[in-house]
Amino acid sequence: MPQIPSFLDALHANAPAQKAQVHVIPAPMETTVCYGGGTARAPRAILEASRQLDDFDGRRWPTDLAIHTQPFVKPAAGKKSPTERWLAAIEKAVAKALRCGARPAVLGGEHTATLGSARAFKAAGADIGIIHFDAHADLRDVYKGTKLSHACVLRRVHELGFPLVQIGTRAVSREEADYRAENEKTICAYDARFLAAGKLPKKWIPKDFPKKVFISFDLDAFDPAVIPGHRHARARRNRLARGAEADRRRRRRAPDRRLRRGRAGAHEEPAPPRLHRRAARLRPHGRRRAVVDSAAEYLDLL
Ligand SMILES: [Mn+2]
Repeated sequence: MPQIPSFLDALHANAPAQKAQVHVIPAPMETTVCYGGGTARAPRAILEASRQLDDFDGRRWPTDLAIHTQPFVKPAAGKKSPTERWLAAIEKAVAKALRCGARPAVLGGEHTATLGSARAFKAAGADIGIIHFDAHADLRDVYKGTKLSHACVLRRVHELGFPLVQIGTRAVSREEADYRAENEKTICAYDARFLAAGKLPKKWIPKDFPKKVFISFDLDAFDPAVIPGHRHARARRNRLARGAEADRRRRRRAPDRRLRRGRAGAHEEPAPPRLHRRAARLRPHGRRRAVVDSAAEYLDLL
């Protein structure tokens, strides 16, 4: 069995836990996933992929930080449900990072893992807010018979007393919309439609929000063109629906000026219809990618 890598191990040795500024915590939890599956394989895949990264990200040198990768989280044996045992193990790993004065960076695993981290912050008395990128609000009370589902995780986190900023939501249930409305002082949401319309205010974090934040990314927040393979049905449906709509608009407009412009002087024959359709489908991707980029820039201001 090949050795399990530590994060960025091609660039530097694993820093000692006590001296590290960041603890990377691989948490291959997968107990309530209901579509697709495979989240348990993600932490190892991310660590292996980190070998392909370089030192410089265009703005700063992340490898100047002392980074410690903890051993893979493993739930202890016991009578409790596998989900509870996973959450306890993740809480323990995050608590260790906090004791060392390091920032925890947890690699899931399914989204329920975030509750384990939140419990560790709560136990440490940390005053933090949660910034949450996700296609879903994850604010259901119960999903498929459990309160510890990935679809309920941000509700559980919010119940611990942590305020939320939710970014990029594309689908909410009635129950989640109601919960947001009942808690409008502590849940601030910028849904995907709102972002796509360019409405994100310059100061998007509420004034009274804690200065320290824990950021939670569900990869289905991002376009599959940027993060392929997350198999999120809704993202795919949205993309296809937008592609079809763009096709309809495009068919009404002839000839296609945008494609012609790029080809001026090259040769005169019009692009084949299939190329038209592909170009039409690519447009919304570009727009949504820009949304992700600008969010990243704002985060840098924190
Ligand atoms: Mn989620």
